Amino acid sequence: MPTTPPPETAALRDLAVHLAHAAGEELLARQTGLSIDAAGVETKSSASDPVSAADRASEKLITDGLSATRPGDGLLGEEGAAKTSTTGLTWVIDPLDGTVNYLYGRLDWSVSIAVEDEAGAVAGVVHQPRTGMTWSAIRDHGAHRDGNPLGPLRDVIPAAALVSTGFSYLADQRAEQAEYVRRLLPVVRDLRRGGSAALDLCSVADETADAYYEHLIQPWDIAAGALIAREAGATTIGGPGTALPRGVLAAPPELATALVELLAPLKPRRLE
Ligand code: LIP
Repeated sequence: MPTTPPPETAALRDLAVHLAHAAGEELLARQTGLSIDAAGVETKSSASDPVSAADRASEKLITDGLSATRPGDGLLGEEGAAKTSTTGLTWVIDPLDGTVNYLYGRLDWSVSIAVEDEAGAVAGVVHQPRTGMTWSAIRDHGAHRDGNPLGPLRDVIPAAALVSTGFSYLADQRAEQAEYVRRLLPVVRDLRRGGSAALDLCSVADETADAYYEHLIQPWDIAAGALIAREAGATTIGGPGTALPRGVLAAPPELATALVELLAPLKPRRLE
């Protein structure tokens, strides 16, 4: 259960929540009349990877707010914000997670803001403007959704697990990711592909899914959501040196153990 955090980390969380809500208002205002084929929607890593003035406006609103309030902190943003920290803290920002969903006028997109120190995420927020829902967490002090504490999580066997996943915008990476769908689909209850890693991780924290796994995901997509899932009681595994070096898994402990067995990189065949 959540415990009372030190005032300075509560202030970091509160700043992240304030800026996520302000960015959400900006994004909502810009979504009206917008569409995937609107003028001004460009592409980034591939023809299926859109970026719009809304993404950039959201990131600028967040980074301007952070620079004004905490000028010595570092910045890392999906749309290019980059600043070295002189305080030991760095803000990791996805100003619009679920960009394709946003441009199609759907509900499932979010603003994700985390602040990290040398040990990882200290505080984080994921805000879904179309529903008004906000998930937040402070390291070692629990996670909340709209102020209500999250966790402990039910732990289920793979056959009873609803698992969220996602895919890259690059064709070769998608071909690689299909292997993980092949491994999961016959074993778990079902898969869901929502289009926002941040919301997928929050779904583990609030038990609207049982697990999330994505192969080849970006740090800004998962920084806040992974902290929220952990603070709700999930195990998170991923990154270099872990059993899942190129992906991220969030699930209750026993389910996580079972899924790692399934997802760990194929061991090279021993030549007999
Ligand atoms: C999205 C991720 C999602 C992934 C999508 C996309 P974006 O981030 O949150 O998990 O599956 O392909 O990368 O591009 O909307 O910020």
